[in-house]
Amino acid sequence: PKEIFLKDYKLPEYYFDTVDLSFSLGEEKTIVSAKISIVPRVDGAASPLVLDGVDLKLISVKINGNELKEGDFHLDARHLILTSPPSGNFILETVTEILPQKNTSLEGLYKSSGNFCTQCEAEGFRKITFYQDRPDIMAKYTCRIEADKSLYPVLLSNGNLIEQGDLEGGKHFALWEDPFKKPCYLFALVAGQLESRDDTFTTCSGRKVALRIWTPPEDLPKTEHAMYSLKAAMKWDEEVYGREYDLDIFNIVSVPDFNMGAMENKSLNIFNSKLVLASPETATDADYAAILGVIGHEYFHNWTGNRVTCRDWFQLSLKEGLTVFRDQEFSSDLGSRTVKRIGDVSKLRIYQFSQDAGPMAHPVRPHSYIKMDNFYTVTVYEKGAEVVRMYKTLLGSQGFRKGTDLYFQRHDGQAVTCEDFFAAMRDANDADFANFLLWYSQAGTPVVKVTSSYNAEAHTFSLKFSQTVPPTPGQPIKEPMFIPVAAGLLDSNGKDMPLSSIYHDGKLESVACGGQPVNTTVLRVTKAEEEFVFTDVPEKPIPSLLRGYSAPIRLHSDLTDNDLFFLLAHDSDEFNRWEAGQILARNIMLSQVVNFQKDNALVLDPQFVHGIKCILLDSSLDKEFIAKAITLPGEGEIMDMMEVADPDAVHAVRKFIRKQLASELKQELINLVKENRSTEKYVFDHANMARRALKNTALGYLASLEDEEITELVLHEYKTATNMTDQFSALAAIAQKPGKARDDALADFYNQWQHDYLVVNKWFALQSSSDIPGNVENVHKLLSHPAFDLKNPNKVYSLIGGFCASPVNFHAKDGSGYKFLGEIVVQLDKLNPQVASRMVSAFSRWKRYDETRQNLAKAQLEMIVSANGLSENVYEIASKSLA
Ligand code: B3K
Ligand code: ZN
Repeated sequence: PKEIFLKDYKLPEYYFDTVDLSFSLGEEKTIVSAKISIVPRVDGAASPLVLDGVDLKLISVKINGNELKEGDFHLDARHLILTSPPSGNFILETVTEILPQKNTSLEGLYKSSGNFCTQCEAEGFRKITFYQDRPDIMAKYTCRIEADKSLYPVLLSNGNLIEQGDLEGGKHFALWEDPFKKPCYLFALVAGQLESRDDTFTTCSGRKVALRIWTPPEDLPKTEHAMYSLKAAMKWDEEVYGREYDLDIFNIVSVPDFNMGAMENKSLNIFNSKLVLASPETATDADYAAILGVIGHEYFHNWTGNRVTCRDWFQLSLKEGLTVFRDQEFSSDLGSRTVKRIGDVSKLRIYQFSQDAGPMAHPVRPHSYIKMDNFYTVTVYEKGAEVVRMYKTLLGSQGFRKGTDLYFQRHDGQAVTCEDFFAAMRDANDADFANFLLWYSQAGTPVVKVTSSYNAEAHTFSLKFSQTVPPTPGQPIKEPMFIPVAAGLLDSNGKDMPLSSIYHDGKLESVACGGQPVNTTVLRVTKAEEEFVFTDVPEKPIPSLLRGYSAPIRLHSDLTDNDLFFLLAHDSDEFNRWEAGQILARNIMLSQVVNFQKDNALVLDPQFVHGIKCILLDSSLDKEFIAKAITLPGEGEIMDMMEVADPDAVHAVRKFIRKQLASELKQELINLVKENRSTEKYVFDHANMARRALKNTALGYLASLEDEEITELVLHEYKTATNMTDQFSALAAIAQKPGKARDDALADFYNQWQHDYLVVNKWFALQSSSDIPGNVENVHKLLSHPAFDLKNPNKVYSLIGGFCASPVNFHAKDGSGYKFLGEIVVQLDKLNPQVASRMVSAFSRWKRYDETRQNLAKAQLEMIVSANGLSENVYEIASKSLA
């Protein structure tokens, strides 16, 4: 397999101006005709034109109307090369045959539940027709679709519908025209039996936009929330970024077979059905929130991604980091900012930090790839979003907005790079960003240590920072990064001290804002070692550092447990209250892991129980914040902090602490369950979601107890639930322990919901991710359950992905979990390399475990790498993991 490097980027030799596509969709084969008007980049230079094409059968090729003969072009398994095209502009016409019905990779044109649909990002367009499949080729498209009218009554593509009509033989056609230039990865086509929920949105300039959400007829009632989310997103982008929608129609199509969440094709977004369809009975609060976020995300791409796109795939974070940041802020504005931030930071820490510390670590802008699809990662997306967030932290809301305005003004209609975004931020604000660009090129999570000291005579308080960035593959030595640390100081009453000036770099700097002291200031840490001294500090403060998680780093401070308990109780920065509790919990868990490994009895610090109790009973707090604050850090997070990860010890300790908390706070938890039951009909708003979150978190704790009364309570909650959030939480609570109650409840749930594949997927995931001993057997059995299908990505993510998410069973010391995954990956790779490659990633951190586990996991990776006909996708992940 060939590795592609950022440093090798070259401008294309030819640009494409207009592209007219014509599809004749058939039951056996589909014929694609493409007419492209081509302009050489340098006039008169007739270098070869290299077109990408994979799994295509070339029927004919013409230049300026003349059919080319063999010898005029060269065809190999991945390209069509026109050896000597005319100098000057010319028209290329190709006719190609493809087999969408046989396409199980779900990339290019394929069928999902009887309907045709496409997925072109990153490099799927080359499976549709011969093309320069790269994002810096931006052209205007028309698309004519012809198909059987009864089988495919709905025919959709990008842009506006300009003509449609009936044809002979029961066929019909539609002609679509997209007035905006776009890269081919944003091309889309859908044909099938679909119905739409219709609505309209009037833009800020008064244009009326038709909104349509398309699904198979039976799913239509479940699109109300998606439509609400779309309209909210359109409005938010106008208000917050001044971005108006640019066409008169916006379509969303829901399909059940989709590799990822969704795709932002110009004016024709295609969604995995799990991120569109929701009803109170079948979707949880988490599903509702995910739909809001992803509908927003794909819509926001219209400006950040589509109008301004990426020059090459290395720049992916230019659109994804920025758009994730935008969707995070959108969800914050519509819900609770702190709770949203906690969720996003947790995700970053659990998945991205782990990637950054393993064999697949790569910068936000990778330097190389074998298969681009492997780089749609938490680093490019989530760490990329943190990088964008840092601009905003440094510039403030208004400065950031000036930056995005300039970015759109400069680059509308262009394919650009991360430096262009950086330059717009800098130039719009005349800002000094020091070495900020290192965030794009250096991989690894910076580790920052901070020590503090108070000088009672001088009334000064000093913070000394030191930073290192750990080595990552291909980057042994790192430079210090530019880290914005938002900081405040708490007085002995827990109130913020007013901050007005700081000694830094031998100078006294004012941190006041408009002459007024501030509660939080952003320290710009740029060196390996650096000191900041706050002046006029009347008493010894407790520092609150990295407020709102102002940089994606690991921070080690010299705060004592008492300081942390104080911050947990008082910090005005709610994120840091949660953070203080998490640091305490991590310390406790790590110390108990040592006890477990030494066969000592496990104990739980009463002060911690007390701290949790105070949070539980604090009625001034947001209920979802309470739910988050009483949730212990995940097992992965704790394993990440160990020299040698020990899944059994971490699992046992986490279970012990949960049970201990449940038993000591039993009455309080029971009260919370009873006080927060759902009495009215389901409403998706923050207050109601928060109430359900608290109730269900409490229920989960209680269910860890061996207690008749509690078993009754949990069953009662299951039976009386009126929405999926409550029903599924109760089911999960019951399913914590093996036995008849569990078996009965799981069977009952399946009986009730077997007609709804999205709910059945939850049922798969709940069982596969279970920590009950020897679960690999059950998962094996579920593979042959009639509702399971290896060809459907959602089912694979639920059953196989779910299993890998359970550390005790996946990392079972007898190697049964590894063997299970190894076999599946090889099988899956033949059907769908992208999904197989996601699954194989579960092995990538095998070196973190003990020798026995290492050998077992390594053996599976070696088996995979040597499998016949392995895809580049899986090869890249597996071989890099072994390296
Ligand atoms: N841009 C798509 C992801 C495409 C993944 C290709 N393997 C969805 C998104 O991030 O909005
Ligand atoms: Zn995206």
